[in-house]
Amino acid sequence: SSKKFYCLEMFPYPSGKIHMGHVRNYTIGDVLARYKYLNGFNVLHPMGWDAFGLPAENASKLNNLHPKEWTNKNIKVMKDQLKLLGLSIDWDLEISTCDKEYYKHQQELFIEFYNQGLVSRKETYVNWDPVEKTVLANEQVINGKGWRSNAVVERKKLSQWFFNITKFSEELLNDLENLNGWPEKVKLMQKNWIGKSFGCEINFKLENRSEFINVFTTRPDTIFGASFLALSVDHPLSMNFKRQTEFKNFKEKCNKTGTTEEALANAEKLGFNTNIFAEHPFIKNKKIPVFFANFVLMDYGSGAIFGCPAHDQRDFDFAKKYNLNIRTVVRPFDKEDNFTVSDEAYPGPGVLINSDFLNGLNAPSDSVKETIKILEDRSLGKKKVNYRLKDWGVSRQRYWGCPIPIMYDEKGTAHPIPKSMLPVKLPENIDLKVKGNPLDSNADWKEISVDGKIYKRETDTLDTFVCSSWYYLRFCSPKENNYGFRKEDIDYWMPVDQYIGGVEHAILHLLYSRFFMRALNYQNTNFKIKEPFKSLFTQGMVCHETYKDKNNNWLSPDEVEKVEGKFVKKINTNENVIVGPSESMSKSKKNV
Ligand code: ANZ
Repeated sequence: SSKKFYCLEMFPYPSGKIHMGHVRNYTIGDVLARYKYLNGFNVLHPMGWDAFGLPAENASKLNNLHPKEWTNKNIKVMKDQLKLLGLSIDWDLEISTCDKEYYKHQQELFIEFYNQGLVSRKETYVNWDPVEKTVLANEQVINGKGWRSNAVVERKKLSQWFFNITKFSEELLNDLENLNGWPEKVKLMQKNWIGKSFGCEINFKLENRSEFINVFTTRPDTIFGASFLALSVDHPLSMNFKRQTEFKNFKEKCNKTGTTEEALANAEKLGFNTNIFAEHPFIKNKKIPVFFANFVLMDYGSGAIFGCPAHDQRDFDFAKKYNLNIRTVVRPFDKEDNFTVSDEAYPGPGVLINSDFLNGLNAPSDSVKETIKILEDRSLGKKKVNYRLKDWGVSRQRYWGCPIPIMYDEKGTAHPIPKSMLPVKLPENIDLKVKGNPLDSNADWKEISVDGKIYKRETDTLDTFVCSSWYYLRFCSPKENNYGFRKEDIDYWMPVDQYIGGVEHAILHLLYSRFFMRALNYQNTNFKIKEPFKSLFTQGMVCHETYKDKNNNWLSPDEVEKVEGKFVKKINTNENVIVGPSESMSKSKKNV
């Protein structure tokens, strides 16, 4: 039929049993699929399993069951449950991402992206758990400590694989406009995540030195309030200090703060005075001290800022701590020209003061544009757009994931594994008890011989978000052997007409999927899809009261009993239970 309808619900992670969130999600899809079917549409309504991931590894350690067995056991239980629900799912299309018939094609795609320059290897900071000897995701760092070990998490530099998603920042942002079937709030969240900001770069000349410091700012109009420059500890200028013990200690101290923007924003402001001065671009003979500071990120803008304490709270805190000048350059509309900032920064709008030829301009609406124009005219800076979006780090130091199809020669140079040797299969025989990545300790598996030459395999596996970034294509041709999908099939079925799932995936999963389509589309005129999901519906969360015992352990609803409708006791005991708020159902909180 030419009337087609592709109805897709986010596939589940096989964690054990179906929960009410799944039931809600899949019921909505079921109703819609049936409705379209009865209206004469050719309906695609598949289901599968997002089957790789850390919980399988953790559960295996506890139960002495191989992750594969644990996963397959759960899949069987959950599939039976879904069948009992009588959902109109075409089980002939079932896929599982931990199946080599699936991840083989994912490895092919990785190599394709690699060959097109869409994959790169970069050194970045990660959250490092020194006890578990593993990298933690931001969500796994709780109050600066590892969720499992409770050890203080450190910043550590590691070489990791990245998908160059920032290559498409502008497209990913602009094309949101065409997604008429998406909730506004999801589009807004994506927009904020991509985080386009308009501003400019300013070059500060260093006193008695040949170097310039290039800063990125969205508020060049506050330049007359500049009282210091702050650089990331990884800024190139730090090379001049790398042998100084004091600087080394400072850097180490900075590395004790996590890597999230939030962690950096809340951490105590730390500075290292370089005793170098910069010249103010407009104020003759004004010397601006240059610091290294822990709140400046190397991977945003140029890794350097000018601090304007009067109008930025972080800069204000820093200036107070290090006794730096605070010069007010914006007054609120309802204040006089002698307004001065005292207890906290004033980041709001107003009129420029104490700013020489900029005085009287409306800030920031007119003043930013005007200042950029002047800076450009005098070759002191230039207009610049920045994105908050970062490249997608896909390396995970874990066993239960899709192996990255890369090998290294004796010089350490990376090469893609030849296509004829795919899939790179996960070894079944593995010791999960070792600290760190089990694949890394598996000497037999690590070594590979290609054309008589010995290479070492990459032991990182792919972030499981990679598996879910293209599974909707696989559903169109789930049995195809030669490639991840057949062109005729996706040309017919794609895009997904209605996608249904939880709003918790509003950013990453949906953005990564949108990236994948652009990556496949890149340098390939044959691949015509850009947006994977025509319409999106984010169902609400299913919630339930939460319970804890006196030792702060979560209790499930079947472990508590109501006595006379009020006092909640632990079942068969006299122990009181602490009743918490109703929260979205989650296995970790046991409120399922
Ligand atoms: C001077 C200034 C004065 C700033 C003022 C703000 C207020 P967005 O892009 O919206 O996040 N910044 C730039 N690079 C940074 C980095 N690598 N790490 C930490 N902070 C950085 O805002 C950009 C602003 O964030 C820039 O504008 C800069 O501080 C800071 F009253 O420059 B501003």
